[in-house]
Order: sequence, then structure tokens, then C-alpha cells
Amino acid sequence: MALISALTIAGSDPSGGAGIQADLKAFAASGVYGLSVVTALTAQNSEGVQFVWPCQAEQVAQQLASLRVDLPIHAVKTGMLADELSVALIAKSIPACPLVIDPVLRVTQGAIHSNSAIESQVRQHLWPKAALLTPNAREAAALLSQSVTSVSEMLAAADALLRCGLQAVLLKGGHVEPYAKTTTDLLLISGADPIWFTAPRIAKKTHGTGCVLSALITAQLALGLPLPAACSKAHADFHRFLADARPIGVAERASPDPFSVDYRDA
Ligand code: PXL
Repeated sequence: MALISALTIAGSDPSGGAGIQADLKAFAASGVYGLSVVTALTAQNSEGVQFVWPCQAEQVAQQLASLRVDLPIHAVKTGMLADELSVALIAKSIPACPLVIDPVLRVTQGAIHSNSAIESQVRQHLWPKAALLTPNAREAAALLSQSVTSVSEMLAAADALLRCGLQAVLLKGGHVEPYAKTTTDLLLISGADPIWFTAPRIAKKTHGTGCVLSALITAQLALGLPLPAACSKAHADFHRFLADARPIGVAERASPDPFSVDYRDA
């Protein structure tokens, strides 16, 4: 029997809290074998992203081609896509399995690496293939050029994203109503009633939350769960990991790392 595997197509975070490194940990913690195609190198630490070097389109395409001839892939996620020409090549080469798009428009701390040319390629080539888009409220607001600052605006924004042709949107409400005691995420699937996920708000300086949540969902889809169950399981795991997350580095940023509780102290 072949392993269940999930593929992340994303940027490298040498500090391990976001990007490829975080995705691989989330896959492993979910019991799924992790594959990775690197789209960009970054230089970053707890204080921010200092540099982004996009990989060339042919480097991205060849990494994917080498995997495709070798292994079954049961779900795919995309994170940071930093090169315009690589997007159509990715769309052409990914397998016919669930695709989760984390629309990384701007990393929490630092360098902007996306631009409108990349974004329009993603909309044109990847959105039609997506099982799920996972914007936070700021990303949804940027994608739609509309305000997303309340729970009712979240529903309107998710609906507007479905009208762009997406099958499903998980709109994360972590930045919405920041003084509420709980955070609310909204899963809106075309033709279905909205599903709301709430969790106690955890006041920590974080890093890589979007990467980890979308990777956890991708792993559950690879395991064969339907989208609502995959999001529900991933949401519960994510909030457990976030509660356990340990601050690291000079800026003391915490990533919802599944293995936080296993790390030893010096
Ligand atoms: O969380 C967004 C993100 C995605 N990809 C990479 C990142 C970050 C945030 O730092 O470094 C590589």
C-alpha cells in the first residue's frame, strides 16, 4: 500500500515557523507523508522577513515534475507563490486531487512578495481548481476591495468570493472584532449553509498560523475527509497547537507547531 501523501508548494522559512517547514510538520503530525516544492527562499527570523528570492519557474516546474512521475499525491496546498510565470505551470502539473490555496499576499512581518500580476495568474489558473481558499479577513478584503471588519461582513465577503467561481472559502476571523473573547472562522461551501468555527482568543505574537491551518486541512483532505469534517478537525488541532505554542527568538513569536510540547529546553 502506498503512503497517504500531501504536497505543499510554498516558500522556505529558515526559522521553521511558517512556509514549507511548518507545512511538513503539520503533515507529519496528521499522519500524512509530506512532499514539498519550494517556490522561494526567504531570509527571516522572529523579527521579520528580511529577503525573498523567488525560484525560477523552471525550478518550480521541475520539482513538481520529478514528484509526479514517482508518487501518488492525495492533496495539495499552495502558500507563497512568488513568481508570475510559475503559476500556470503549477496549475498544469498538479494532480487531480483536493487543492487548498492559502492566499499569502503579504507575510505578517515584513517583505511583500506578491504582486498583482501573480495574483491575477493565481485567480485565472489556480482558483478554478481549488477545493478551498483560506484567506484571513485582511486578505479577503484585499482580494475583494471591500471591508471585512465584522462577522456580518465576513459572510458577505465569503459569498462574494464564491461568486468569483470558488467552490469553498474558509474566511479566518482572527483579525475581526479583536476585543472579542472568541475568534470566529467561517466555512462557506457553494450551495450549502455557512459553518462557523469558534475558539477562545489566544493573545500571543504569532508566526505561520495561516500556513499551519491550511496544511492541517490539506492533510485531512488527503486522508479522505469531506471538507467540513477536514476543516473541523484541523480547526480543533490548530487551536490546541496554538495554545501550546512557545515563543522563540528575539521577538518571541510563537508558531502553532504540532511538536512544541516535545521540544526540550537548553
Ligand atoms: O504565513 C505566511 C508565510 C508564508 N510563507 C512563508 C512565510 C510566511 C510568513 O512568514 O515566511 C515562506
